Order: sequence, then C-alpha cells, then structure tokens
Amino acid sequence: MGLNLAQKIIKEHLVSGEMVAGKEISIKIDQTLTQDSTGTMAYLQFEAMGIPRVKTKKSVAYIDHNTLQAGFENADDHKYIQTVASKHGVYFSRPGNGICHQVQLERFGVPGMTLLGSDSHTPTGGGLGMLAIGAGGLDVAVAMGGGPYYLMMPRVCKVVLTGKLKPWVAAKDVILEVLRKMTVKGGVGKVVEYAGEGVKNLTVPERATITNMGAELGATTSIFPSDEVTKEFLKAQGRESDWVELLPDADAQYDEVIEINLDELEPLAAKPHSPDNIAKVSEIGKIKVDQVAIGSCTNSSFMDMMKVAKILKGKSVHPDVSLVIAPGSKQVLTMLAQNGALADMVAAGARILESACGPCIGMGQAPASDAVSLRTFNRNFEGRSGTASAKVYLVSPEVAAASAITGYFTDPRELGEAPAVDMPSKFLIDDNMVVAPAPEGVEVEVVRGPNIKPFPVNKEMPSEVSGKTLIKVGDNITTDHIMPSNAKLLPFRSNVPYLSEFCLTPCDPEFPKRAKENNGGFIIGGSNYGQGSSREHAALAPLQLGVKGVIAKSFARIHMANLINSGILPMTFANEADYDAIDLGDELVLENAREQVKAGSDLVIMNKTKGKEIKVKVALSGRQIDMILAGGLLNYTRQQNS
Ligand code: MIC
Ligand code: SF4
Repeated sequence: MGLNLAQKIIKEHLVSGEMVAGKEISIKIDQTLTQDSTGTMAYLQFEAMGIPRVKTKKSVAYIDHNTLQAGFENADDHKYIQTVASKHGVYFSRPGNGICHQVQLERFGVPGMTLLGSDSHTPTGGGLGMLAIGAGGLDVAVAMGGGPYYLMMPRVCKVVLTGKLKPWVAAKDVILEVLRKMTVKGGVGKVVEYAGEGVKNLTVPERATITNMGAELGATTSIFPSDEVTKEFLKAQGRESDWVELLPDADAQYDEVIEINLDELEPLAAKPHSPDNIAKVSEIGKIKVDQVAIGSCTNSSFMDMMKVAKILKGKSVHPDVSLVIAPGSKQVLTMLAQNGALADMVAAGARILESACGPCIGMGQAPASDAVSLRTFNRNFEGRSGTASAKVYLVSPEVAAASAITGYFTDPRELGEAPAVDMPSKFLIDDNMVVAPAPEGVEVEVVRGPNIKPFPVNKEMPSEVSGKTLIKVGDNITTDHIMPSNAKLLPFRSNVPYLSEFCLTPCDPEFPKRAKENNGGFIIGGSNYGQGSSREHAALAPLQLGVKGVIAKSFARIHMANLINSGILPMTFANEADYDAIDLGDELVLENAREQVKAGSDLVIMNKTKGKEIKVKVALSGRQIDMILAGGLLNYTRQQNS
C-alpha cells in the first residue's frame, strides 16, 4: 500500500509504536525551534533535565514575541535565552532578525525533516515539505535532549487543489476556505496534506501561509510536497543542497479528501471572533475600518510585502485608518529597503514596526475601543488584540492594503489590475543576526535576571482526587482565555506565580482567587477546550493554582498534551449531556484515583453536591498514565532515570 507524505516522514523517523491512526507513536526530531515567550520555560526545563548539549541536527532559539521592553523583564529573558542557548549548543536568532517561522522557512527548514517548535504555528515549515509540529516547551526540551516526541498517529486529510488563483485572490483565501469547510476543530488528530495540480501554482511562501494557519484547524500539522517549486525557493535562499524531492506514492491512501478549485476562490475574511467565521469580502459590505495591521508569521514574506508596497505606491493611507506593517524577517525588511518598496510604504503613511510578532500577540498597537481592525494574522480571538471591544477580521495582505487606502472593507478586485510580483531568483542572504553556540567545552555563564522564577512542578497523584468546580466555561475556550497574553502579561512568561493571578480571568475575574481559597479543584470545559497557542503556561498557571483535573467535552491537541505533562488529568464526558450535571461550586471526587487511572479509559467521578455519578473518559497511552501518576513529565523522567 502506498504512503502519503506524512506517513513517509513518520516512517522514516519512527522510534516506537505502530503507524495506526489514533495509536501513540514516537518520532525522532531533527530540528527544534523555540521563541522567547515559551522559550524561557523550555530552557529552564532543559536545564532541569541535566543534559549538557542538544542532540538535534539543528536547534534555534528565536527572540520575536517579547520585544517591547517596557521594563527589564523582556531583556532579562533575552539574556537568559542567549546565554543558555550558547552553553547548550543552540543557535540564537537575535531580536530584530525576524519571526521564528518566517526565518526558519527562509534559512533552516529542510524538506523531509521533522521540526518540533514551542509555538503552535511551527507547521509553517510544512510549506517546505517538513513534518513541522507545535508542542509545549517541555516536549521541545525533551526533543533537544535527543528524546523522541510522542504523539497520536494522525489520520491524513488530503486537500486536492486544482486550478490557479485568480488575480487579487491569495493563499490566505485558500486556508480561510479550508477553515470554512473544516472549522477550528475539524483538524484535531489529523495531518492536512495538500496535493493536486494546483500545488505547483503556489510558491513556497504561499504554501507556508496555508500550512501556518492550519494550526487554526487544530490539526497536528499541514504539509505540501517538496517539488521543483521548493527547489527554486531553496536555490534562491542559497540552500539548493538542502532540497530533496518528496512526493506521496501514486497509490497513497488518505482518510478523508477535500477538493478546492483555486479558480473559484474569491477574497475571504474571518469575521470576529473566530478564524472559521468565514465570509466573502464582497458580501461583508463597506464597513468602516479603523486599523489595518499587516505582518505576522502568516503573511509577512517578501512577496506579501511587495504586493502591499505596490498597492500603496503613490497613494495615501485613509485619514481614519492607522496602518501598521511588520515585515517578517530582517531578510524581508532589508530587501524592501534596498529595492525602494519600504519607501513606498512609508510615503503612503504606513507605520513600520520591527520584524517581530508585535500586534499579533497584543504587543502594542491595541486598536481603539470598538474599532474594526483588519489583520493579515491568523487569530482573531476576542480580546487578543489588547482591546476587548475591538472587532478583528483576518484577511489577505491584498484586502488589508486595499482597505487601508479606501478606509472601508474593500474587495481588492475593485482596484483594477492586480500588482505583478515575481519570486526573486536570489534572496538577500546574511545570517549575521544568528549567533552560533559556543563550541563544546567552552565555559558559558548563564545569566538569570530577577524575572526568571522557578516553575511549578506537580506531585504524585494522590489516592483520592477531590475538589470543587472552580469554573465552568463553554465551547472553544482558547489558551488566550486560559492564560491571557498581552503587552502587560507577556513579559512575565518566566514568572508563573505572577501569571497565575490572571488565569482564566477573561472568563471569570474571580477564578484565581476562588482556586486559591479552595486549595484548587476542577475546571469544567466545553468542546475544543484549549484551542490556539502551545503555551504551557495555560497548564502551568492552573497547576500553580492547584487545579487537579479538567473535564471537558473535547480538548485541543497541544493543550491536552501540556496538561498531561503538568500532571493535570484531562477527562472528557462519556455522555456530553453530563456537562449540565455539574455546576460551579459542586464538590467532585475521583475515588481510588490511581487505581481508576491505571485500570483504563472509563472513570467515575462522584458529584457529591448533586449525589450523582458522572462517567468520564481519559484517552491516555500507557506512558501518559505513568506520567499522570508520577505528577507530570519531569517527575516521570526523574523516576525513569532513577
Ligand atoms: C500565539 O500566536 O498565540 C503565540 C503567542 O505565538 C503562541 C505561543 C505563546 O503563547 O507564546 C502559540 O501560537 O503557540
Ligand atoms: Fe507570533 Fe502571531 Fe505567529 Fe504567534 S501567530 S508566532 S504571535 S506572529
């Protein structure tokens, strides 16, 4: 039986398990990436493992999220990451060098390799034909130490692309169409694999836009083949020798097939407040726009920026619009500066930001109250922009730039002829902002400023797990709800005790206080609980507050793994209707907890307040059961080592 792309790479990297969908496997990781807001935790955990040098083919530590430096905290974190990286054999991408996923694509990604990153948009690398997966920092730390990465063998969904995008229609519209079809939970447990004649009509940066935002499907990852287009891109990056051809077998099997005719797509937008709330731009109407933000790991490539520059050239940004642009990398920004496109943007009135995540994670540029903000980013969760009442729409760079000029939601097809932008045959190559690690054996002092605080570690699971229902939330709760990240909080990613004071506060401001007063307890969630970011802080902050278990209708993949790594028991309702049988403050008990968890997947929780038994399920592998019993991955690893 023929193999698809995902299966081929997994087979090549398989360490343990059977390649049967839904069963736990482990794979060898070739490359890792971290960024600064999850990286401090990942390196603290790596240090706790006591391994002197990373064992991957290449590991890179990026600084791209926490770059506002409104106080000493960010700079402290940067120093810590720079020194700890140097000591342990990790390349360091300095602040200003760009957004991790954009730089990794340009400079380091290799088709056919595995990449594990402590950021949910790591699948950007799938645009190059990598198996690129986002995970919590602890999983990345383990991979840096040479340990395999455990995951459920995914099912593979084939997206067959035919035709060619029409003028003014963009790669962003392709992924928005996939989101419309599959929704934000449609990708859970799956790899989304792109195939068909239309693939060759998409450049690598366009493919990367599509795989990047596959994260919003909840997918394990997304991947394109590595073909002649990939070869041309790598050649233009001076890395032709990294190219290998990677195609699915002619008789490859897939679990599901979706078809998209690129000819039929038109400009789309994700309306507030979910990336799958899709509408045609032509049908949204002429809504007045207050802010336009262009950039992020989804849409900040050289090609995207050139299109934007050409649309802006000779025009002025509408007086009621604030236009901010963050080119994705130093490579992109320098090329724009050299060819004059940057001057066109500035002349039109764009506010140029450094090459970093910036407004995408609420680090500056919070919109005005009730503002309409058009963004080329990947997430429009309520409040993520830093302004709770803002209405954020996700669009292509073309729609964004067109609307910045007109001042209202604009279908760019109204502007006439689309700008022609050719893929450069040679990108500007200068890796002077990537610092190589110190040679092995050279002494490096790791600098730990006062912002670096120890992180919470769980204890062995007791024989009885009991506590109150501390909060009850609805469907699609994001990690931005669980552990909000904005310009005020992101600097404290190395300080879990402080962060925990804000845990779940967008849902209920009293949650941290209630959790502490009750010595912890349980969280009740709806479906797709924990969608979004890879931040382990969404598990560590509840751990800090004493949370013992989460009972939800279903979980998002990375968050569930982070809960298990922290020793917090993720349970799903055997009967979804039982969600209604638990209220805030109800006293819950998991009797004989250790025995129940060891015995299998069906557990019984007693709701003492209601006098009702609630059947729940835990979908844990044998290894995960041991991890939960030990009180998380670190304790488990210590036990294994002794
Ligand atoms: C995000 O886009 O939400 C982030 C910020 O990049 C996160 C990582 C983090 O929370 O630090 C992600 O996507 O994993
Ligand atoms: Fe950065 Fe936004 Fe991409 Fe997250 S989604 S890595 S915050 S640019």
